[in-house]
Amino acid sequence: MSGPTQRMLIGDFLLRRLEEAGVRHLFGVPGDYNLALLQQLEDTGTLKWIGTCNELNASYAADGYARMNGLGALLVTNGVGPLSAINGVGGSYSEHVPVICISGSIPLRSIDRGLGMHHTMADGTWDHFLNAYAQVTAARARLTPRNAAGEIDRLILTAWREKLPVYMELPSDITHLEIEVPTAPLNLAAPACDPERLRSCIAAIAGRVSAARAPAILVDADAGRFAVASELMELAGKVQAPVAVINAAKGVIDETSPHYLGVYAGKASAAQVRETIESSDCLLAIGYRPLEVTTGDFTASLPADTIHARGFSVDIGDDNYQAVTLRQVLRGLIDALPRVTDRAPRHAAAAAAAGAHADGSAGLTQAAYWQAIQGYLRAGDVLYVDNGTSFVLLGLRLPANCTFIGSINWGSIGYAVGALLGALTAAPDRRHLLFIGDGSFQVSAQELSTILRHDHKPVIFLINNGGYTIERGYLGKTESYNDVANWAYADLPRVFRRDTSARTFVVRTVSDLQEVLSTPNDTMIFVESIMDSCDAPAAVTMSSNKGAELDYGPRGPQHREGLQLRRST
Ligand SMILES: Cc1ncc(C[n+]2csc(CCOP(=O)(O)OP(=O)(O)O)c2C)c(N)n1
Ligand SMILES: [Mg+2]
Repeated sequence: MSGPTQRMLIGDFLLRRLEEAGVRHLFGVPGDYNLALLQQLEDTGTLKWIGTCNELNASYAADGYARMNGLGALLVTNGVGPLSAINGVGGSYSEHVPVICISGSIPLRSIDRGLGMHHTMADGTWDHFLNAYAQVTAARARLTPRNAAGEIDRLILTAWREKLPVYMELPSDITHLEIEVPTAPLNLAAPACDPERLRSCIAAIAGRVSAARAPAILVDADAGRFAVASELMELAGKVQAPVAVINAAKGVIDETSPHYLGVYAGKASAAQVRETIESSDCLLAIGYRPLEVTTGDFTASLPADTIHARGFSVDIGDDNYQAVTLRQVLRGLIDALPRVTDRAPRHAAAAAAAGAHADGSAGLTQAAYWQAIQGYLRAGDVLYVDNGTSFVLLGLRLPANCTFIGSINWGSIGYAVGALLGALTAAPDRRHLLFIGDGSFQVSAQELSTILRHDHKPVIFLINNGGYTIERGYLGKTESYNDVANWAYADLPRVFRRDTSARTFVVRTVSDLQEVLSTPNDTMIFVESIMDSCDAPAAVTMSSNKGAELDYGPRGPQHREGLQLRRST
């Protein structure tokens, strides 16, 4: 250990390092193996504990918190906790979100002496959960008094640098043991670039951009994770290049910017977006990770000579540049490239057609619903989308400075309720709007109680359409396996908090909805909108229908008469 050191309890040191890394809240569920650390959290007043109803929701909350805050953490108890949380942590891995999952684990004494303990497989081994987490984390460790000082720093730094989750087991009998630790605060420095590689990389990209007639930029989620949106817009402004995002990066680029082009998803994109991206003679793609759900079912077709920039590497033609960082590459490009003034300005493609004005007293339809929601959005909102017909939100035009949170690649239902708790905790003063279906909500609904407990004031837009409508477009248009129980959703705020001041509404018509949308945002607003189970937006149905072809193949049951919700029905 270089530099001055001091003696500190292991648990206190872990909490200190989390705080130094910018983590101010810890989500999770107590258990005997993590209570000693929780007591240290109380005693030191370092972080604030946000107890959740279960560990899956804690993992979703830590993910939402990390997206807003830069880093998030959860605390769970041996075995039962990590395995409940692993879906959410897997999501953080898939979506590139830096989350630190801490499991208060069985005491080292029991490992040393071979003592069987509860919350284990009772098979005399101790590594099951570490091994499970090897599949969903960038790094993991079981802390000991010998390795704790080094491993705590290694894991936190790995999460922060790689934008990926990490897992640590903190045996319950070492939290109050003293070790020697660095006195200096944790330094969240980005890794250094190799100067020659960085120079060559910038020169190679600048050469391509300067020679290009129609350069363009395509942005995936990593641009948000590595927080380079402002560099990208500066670059776009300097060389007059249009910027498109893919669905997973919705909201990363300010949609009111004159350089914003729209969402690119192959044939599912607006013609102008598609044409601009696919015919660019110098496309710079940031962290592009194509999936069927973000490429219009693989109809995306980037130019063969697309430059691919990632967090720590760049591909240009046959050349691969390592030991560079995305931010340094972009900063270098902004400095190296001359300002262009003579390229024709482009205008963003219009957002998804909103449809005709509906009769106010008519039953609420998806088309009328989203048209009203478009008008409700305002600058600075934080928007959450869960899986389902609420994906229409991806096609709406966002006002300036909005943040968009969704599990687009991983797609685990219920994510958005937990993420809402997390991001509300990180940024309580912004307006937060959750868009979710009844089926997704039923997975993680209990966490509404935590949101109410902490006096948050989000607006929750829940579509009650009797079940899994998006799935009906794959298979089972009217099959009961796509139905869910019909809860009295709008009663839940009062169930979850007896003295709640939440304003709750059940909306059945367009005029009902219009009235609700004028409610002031001074308390939680919960809007349950009743819609038909077979009312699905065309874009969602088409994508589900295509998904069924891919999933089940030509011999699949989706072709049987009436078994699939189709666009024309
Ligand atoms: C954890 C998990 N289980 C199952 C699924 C499959 N799935 C995807 S969307 C969906 C239904 C969503 O229904 P709802 O939230 O009611 O949205 P709707 O389409 O009805 O608006 C399901 C079950 C999933 N994505 N994640
Ligand atoms: Mg539904």
